[in-house]
Amino acid sequence: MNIVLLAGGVGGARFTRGLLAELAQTQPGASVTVIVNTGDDMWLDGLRICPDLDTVMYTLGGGINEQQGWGRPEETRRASAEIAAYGRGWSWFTLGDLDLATHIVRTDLLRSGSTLSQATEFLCRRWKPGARLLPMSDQPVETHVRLEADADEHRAGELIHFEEWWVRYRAAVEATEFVQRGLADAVPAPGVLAAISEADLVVLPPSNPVVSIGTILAVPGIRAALAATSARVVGVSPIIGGAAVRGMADACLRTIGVETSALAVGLHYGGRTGSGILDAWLIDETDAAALPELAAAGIRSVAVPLWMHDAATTRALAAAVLAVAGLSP
Ligand code: GDP
Ligand code: FO1
Ligand code: CA
Repeated sequence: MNIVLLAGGVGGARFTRGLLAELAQTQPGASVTVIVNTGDDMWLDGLRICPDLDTVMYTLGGGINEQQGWGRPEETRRASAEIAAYGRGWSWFTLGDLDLATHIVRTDLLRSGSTLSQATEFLCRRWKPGARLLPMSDQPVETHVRLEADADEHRAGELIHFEEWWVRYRAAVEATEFVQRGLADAVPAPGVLAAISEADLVVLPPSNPVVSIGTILAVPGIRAALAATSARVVGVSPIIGGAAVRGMADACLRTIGVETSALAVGLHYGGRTGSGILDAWLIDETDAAALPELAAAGIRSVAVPLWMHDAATTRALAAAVLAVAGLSP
């Protein structure tokens, strides 16, 4: 059985970890491919930083700082402090000393002519994530954020990198639009479209629906591949009880005019019976009141516990996705 996930960072990675644990027990022959958002990627201190690829790789490979959801545990910031002493880099964006090795090796590979896919495959030889990691594209497609006009007299209306908006400003400055720089020249990375068309199941895990999943869906060809695949497409709401479980997805949803609710995000993705992409949508039990409206929109939905508190609850959520897809053993 072939399973494909479209993932951002912490939410997508943790869900995938639970899915791999469930499959190891119930369907050991299954293959898993994670198509990862590269919209957060950027050049910093001469290095190519790929936040979501690294969070997925570290999380599945056992090298993640669990509390942070990014970077390595037991980190130090000696090199980062030295860069700051030169007045270079982003003082508010820490490249830990251990994490730097990943950025240095990836940049070395890219400068030697590797594609991002090849560099990712190389790094995964060390981390052995137990799934195939594919960047959504080998061409850069960076998410930039338009700050609203009266956000801050120095930056009114400016377009800044997503990571500056997210980390420096904690998404607290109103954003009027997201711009994906490079999208026109981007194509899905090798293997991405084939993985979707050959899948038995495509999962939209509880990742940020705008800047993680939405970014992947915008890569030319990916949304069409989802519409065409014979796979079941099952999504999991990252919104519970009208709030993001973690992070600022509400700010992202506000920018694109979508209400922060499991119902609104489900309708935003849309049902495949219409012009959307979902066959089924998992929402939390606290949001069960939305089930009739989702059904009316042609989206088969179930209300199950959606909190990934620990390995057991995460695995149970993954099992619920497999059950909804009709792929339980
Ligand atoms: P990022 O790139 O690091 O922001 O990670 P993702 O985009 O993959 O996931 C972020 C989203 O995961 C946030 O919008 C959270 O609401 C969601 N999330 C985090 N933990 C949980 C959880 O336990 N359950 C659910 N349903 N969503 C979660
Ligand atoms: N997030 C922070 O809030 N503060 C940081 O200093 C920071 C550094 C960082 C370095 C490498 C990396 O791969 C991720 C890092 N992140 C940091 C997390 C990053 O903002 C998130 O992983 C996502 O890009 C947000 O969706
Ligand atoms: Ca991210």
